[in-house]
Amino acid sequence: MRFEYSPAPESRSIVTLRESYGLFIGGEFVSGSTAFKTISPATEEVLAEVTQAGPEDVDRAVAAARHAYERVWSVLPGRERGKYLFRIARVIQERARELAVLETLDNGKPIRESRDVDVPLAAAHFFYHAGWADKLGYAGFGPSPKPLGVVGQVIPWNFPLLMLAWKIAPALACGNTVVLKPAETTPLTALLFAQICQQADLPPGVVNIVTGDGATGQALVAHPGIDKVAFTGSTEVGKEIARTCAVSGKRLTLELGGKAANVVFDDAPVDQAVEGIVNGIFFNQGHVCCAGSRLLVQESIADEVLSSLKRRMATLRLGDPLDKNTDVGAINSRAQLDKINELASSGDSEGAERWSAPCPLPDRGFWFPPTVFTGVSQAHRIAREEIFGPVLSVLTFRTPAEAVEKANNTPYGLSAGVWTEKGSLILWLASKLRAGVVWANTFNRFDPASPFGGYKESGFGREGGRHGLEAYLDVLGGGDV
Ligand code: TAP
Repeated sequence: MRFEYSPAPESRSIVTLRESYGLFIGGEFVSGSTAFKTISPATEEVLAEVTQAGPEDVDRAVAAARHAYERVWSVLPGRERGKYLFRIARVIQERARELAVLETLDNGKPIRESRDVDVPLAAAHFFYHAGWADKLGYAGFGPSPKPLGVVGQVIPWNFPLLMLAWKIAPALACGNTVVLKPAETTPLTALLFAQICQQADLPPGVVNIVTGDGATGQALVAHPGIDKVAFTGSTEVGKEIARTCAVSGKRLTLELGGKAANVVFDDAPVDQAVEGIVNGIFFNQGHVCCAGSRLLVQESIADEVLSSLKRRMATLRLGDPLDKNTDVGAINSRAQLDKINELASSGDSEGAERWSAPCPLPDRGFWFPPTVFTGVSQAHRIAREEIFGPVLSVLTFRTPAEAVEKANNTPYGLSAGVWTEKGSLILWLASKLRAGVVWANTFNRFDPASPFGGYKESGFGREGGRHGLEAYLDVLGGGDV
């Protein structure tokens, strides 16, 4: 049975957009010399003008962070720092609808996801780390671990507010101050977060937000006043940053790309696995570093799984991200859409078979239908390269050993999924897979208490949990260089 849905748009009136935004330095918004526009990827409407921070602005922000670090934040008792973090967490909750609508406008992700995933998890990260601020002496890093100093943080566009929370909450809890650069295409929730810092009376300079493009990120990570760099983004840029930070004495953590295997065995409950496959690759339009972008399905049930999957994909609703019925929103930018199209075309030309869900695409904005490729070999680009879009590559296997070999046959190692009813098989596979997180009979589960991070070209260092604190404390951590 097919249900018809009436439109259920979330009102955008809760968001007050300014015409232009300055940089957030030393607790206030300051102007810069040049600006760029941020648009809604669903409509291509210009949302606001945002300042492009140059090297002199980065310099000012680092100086403000240094001042706040030395005079205020590093000498404040942990229990006092914790109070600020609790306050920020509560303001995020109070302004949750505003943050969710703004995130959806600027990023293109469905409101259902920004409302139910991004914003609650961002608040949870602040609550969780607020709890740690006065207990760092019990975290297993010695009786009185010290902060590192000023942290430069660069984040991507796929989970703008959530990545900000992953970065800022542990840094502040451990006594560091930060200069953060959001992605060029999604700066607005970081700028609203700056207003939240003001509302929470956070001492000036503890959090500084510099907007801009890759050049701003480059200036930030290369700045000599930075003690630690935390980067989330592509492996390509991560490698460049690693080179910049080498022999500088800066500590570094990198959260990079992925090409996760979602492995389905023949005893898995097919309907449940299909939900997990859909969630694994179509959540957030597949703009997810840990997306289950390679489906490895046991040969004996491949036909059954694929026909169920296509049936389910045909029910996905693509369109207005502000509509509460929407499952698949807009691709974040024209550049990302071009990249997805290019990689999908390589799938066609290398001989894989493309099937896309039969959903109409809106006339304006950037869109790509949920798509699955079958007949994929391990040599195909769509099996090796991160597409970062709603495109699933399907491979088959016969034995558990073959599944492990294929799953690990990637330069990445961020995440994996396993679907089977045998607990022993789950544990065996989890011990063999070179992936930072392995989900069993579920996918894309996140919790601030659970460390997240990669192996190999997916980066090093962990975010979240007790392990994540290590990256922001002056202790010799496994992940830092
Ligand atoms: P990138 O192009 O690497 O950009 C990430 C951030 O770095 C952006 O703020 C970007 O600025 C900035 N940047 C670009 N060039 C830089 C440079 N030379 N020096 C310093 N900063 C620079 O990645 P993206 O396309 O935004 O994000 C997608 C990638 O992030 C995917 O590969 C995905 O897997 C990865 N990702 C990983 C994780 C984890 S936890 N492992 C989580 C989310 C995303 P502009 O925006 O202005 O270019």
